[in-house]
Amino acid sequence: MASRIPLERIRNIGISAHIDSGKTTLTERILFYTGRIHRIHEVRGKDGVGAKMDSMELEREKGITIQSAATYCVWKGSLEQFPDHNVNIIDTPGHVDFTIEVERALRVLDGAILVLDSGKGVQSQSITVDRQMKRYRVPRIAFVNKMDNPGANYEHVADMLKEKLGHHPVKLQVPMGAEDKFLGVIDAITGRAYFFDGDDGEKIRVEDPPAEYAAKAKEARQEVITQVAEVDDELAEKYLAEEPVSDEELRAAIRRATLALKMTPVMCGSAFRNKGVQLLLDGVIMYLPNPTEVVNEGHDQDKGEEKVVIESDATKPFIGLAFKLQQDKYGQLTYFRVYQGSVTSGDTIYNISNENRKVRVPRMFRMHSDDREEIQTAEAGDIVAFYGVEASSGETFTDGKVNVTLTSMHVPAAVISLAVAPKDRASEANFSKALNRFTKEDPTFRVHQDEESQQTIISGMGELHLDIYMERMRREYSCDVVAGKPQVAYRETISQRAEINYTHKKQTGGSGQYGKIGGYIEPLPPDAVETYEFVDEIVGGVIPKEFIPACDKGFREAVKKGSLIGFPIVGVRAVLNDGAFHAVDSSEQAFRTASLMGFREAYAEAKPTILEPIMKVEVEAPSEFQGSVVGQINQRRGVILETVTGENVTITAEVPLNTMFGYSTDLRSATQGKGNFTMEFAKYSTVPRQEQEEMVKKYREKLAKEAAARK
Ligand SMILES: Nc1nc2c(ncn2[C@@H]2O[C@H](COP(=O)(O)OP(=O)(O)OP(=O)(O)O)[C@@H](O)[C@H]2O)c(=O)[nH]1
Ligand SMILES: [Mg+2]
Repeated sequence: MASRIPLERIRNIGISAHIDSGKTTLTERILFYTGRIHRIHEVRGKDGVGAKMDSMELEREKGITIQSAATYCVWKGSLEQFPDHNVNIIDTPGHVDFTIEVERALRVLDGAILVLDSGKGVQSQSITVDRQMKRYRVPRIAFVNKMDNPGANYEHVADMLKEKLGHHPVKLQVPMGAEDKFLGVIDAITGRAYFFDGDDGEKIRVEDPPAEYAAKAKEARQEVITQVAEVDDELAEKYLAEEPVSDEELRAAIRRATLALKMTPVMCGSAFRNKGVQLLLDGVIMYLPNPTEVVNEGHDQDKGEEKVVIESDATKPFIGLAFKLQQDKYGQLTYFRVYQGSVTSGDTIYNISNENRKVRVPRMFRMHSDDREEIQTAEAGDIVAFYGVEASSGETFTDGKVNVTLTSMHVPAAVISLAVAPKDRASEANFSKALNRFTKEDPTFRVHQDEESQQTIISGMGELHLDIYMERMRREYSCDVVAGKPQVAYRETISQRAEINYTHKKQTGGSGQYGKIGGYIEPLPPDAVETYEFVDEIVGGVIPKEFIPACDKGFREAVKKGSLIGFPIVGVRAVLNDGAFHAVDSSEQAFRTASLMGFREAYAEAKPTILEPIMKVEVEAPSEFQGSVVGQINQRRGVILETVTGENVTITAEVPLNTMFGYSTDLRSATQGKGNFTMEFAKYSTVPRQEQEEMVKKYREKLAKEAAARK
């Protein structure tokens, strides 16, 4: 493409934060100031239109973002001080049930804006998204939003970035006023004051700071220099030599330190009141990386997964990651981040993650929320959507010249499940079609068939997550479902080592079955990443090499379902160190069965226990209700971690998920509707002994009933 903007002038950024902090409102302003949209519409707006990025009907009804949405715009600086820059943006949901949307966005983006509520600062999901940003080493700018709200406190939020997230926050702006007297911001670097006039804050007025802020503005610049010098050697030298620092030098140092993840620039404004957004965009251009400034690694499949550096170079072979799937009215859209090379419609590409399956790229688009613009070619650094390319989230495609895969995104475990069935004949037709679709789109949404009960079980990140999918089945697939009671995703594990010694022997007519195995199972260390490990310590061929994988398979089958309550077994290492075979009667099948049965025997001896998901719950309510909130948490076997009191009380606690059903109703009635809470998975821990016994008993009864029904 002739008019293509050089890579140095591309920014791929994500907007992530705690729920309701104003991400979508902010994105709407960005689209407006960059001329992508011509009128601002509010989230939950009275005009009935709704924000551009919340395009799904359900999002507009609920006033929350459910799916991330991509868009792009062109920015030339608040005062046209830059040449055109292309900014690709992904607005992500804040609700933790949709955390995979944040995960995959941060996986493919080069930089991010961490939005914080000026009155609440670092909240529970701010911590979660920050952890996700750290996982993918994404440099970020913190934007303190809602400066117009009561209780706005810019300084305090910046301090929280340090205390709660361990950042090195550097305040690049001084707000002029706060709450209903929030007038605008002073740029600490230039010392100039910015006001945002016009109906939508589109007219920027730059002046010398009002007299009462003059001294503060000067101080702020010095503070920026001191703090950046702490993390940037080049600036430190100047600073120590007491040489003057130019604005350009200071900005360059901020950029270096931000890209190196050594500092977080802090800016502020009010998206809703249209203040400060243009300067934030300037910050994105000045301080966040372009695609060439981020190191991306892949794994060479021809060289035993050896690490290779992927270069943002359009002339090299094509490598892209499918990070998101979406069905729209025209068909299947697969979102790609192009990491290397280029791809043109009509090209054939190969799915390296799935047996090198060959696909043609019929058409490609640049997405603007639910609108799209057809393009012919995409190059390294681009985020585009292909039409008609089947894939699962996280798969790598290349042009076939290289056999490289990219690291997929981290997929958190499901914590909750539900039995579902189509309500009537009419709904049956689309039932599995819808489920298939959703599992492909969303790796945190899982479906399986329970062997004993024959029920279809869906599992996911929380009640809201599963509710949304059931609602989508209704709306998008005309499939009404009946659902059982939500179930907690329990796990089973072992507490001690137990020996395996099992012989599987069967003689039926012709050739028999024979496999003997020996070894042991033992608990994995608590910090182990994998939930199951297989160790082959067979020497002298007592079990022939070709049968070893079958033993691993047998163990894997065994860990799928524990004998206590039928939930997956985690945290176990299976070691194989002995065995015997028979020249004629041994087979893969025989060793697989021996391993499955041997594991089950040993499991009973390994002191198995039940684990339950513990959630981190953050409750906020007017302080007068502190007593009742605490009482409710105690009743639910919760442990209080932190209580912060002010006008409102914020209580952080760890509570078993199993006791959290119905909590929102209870909290509402205990706080006259004024309390709210968020919750996310924290860890698994052992279920109290007595409860375990009851659970095991119930499970046995259920099995007996099902067995009786089958007879
Ligand atoms: N007073 C004030 N309200 C704001 C500001 N920004 C956003 N809001 C309001 O906060 C609410 C939530 O805004 P959204 O933009 O939907 O927040 P979000 O972060 O996208 O929310 P999720 O995507 O659901 O996590 C809406 O009612 C907005 O109007 C602001 O700067 N000041
Ligand atoms: Mg939103």
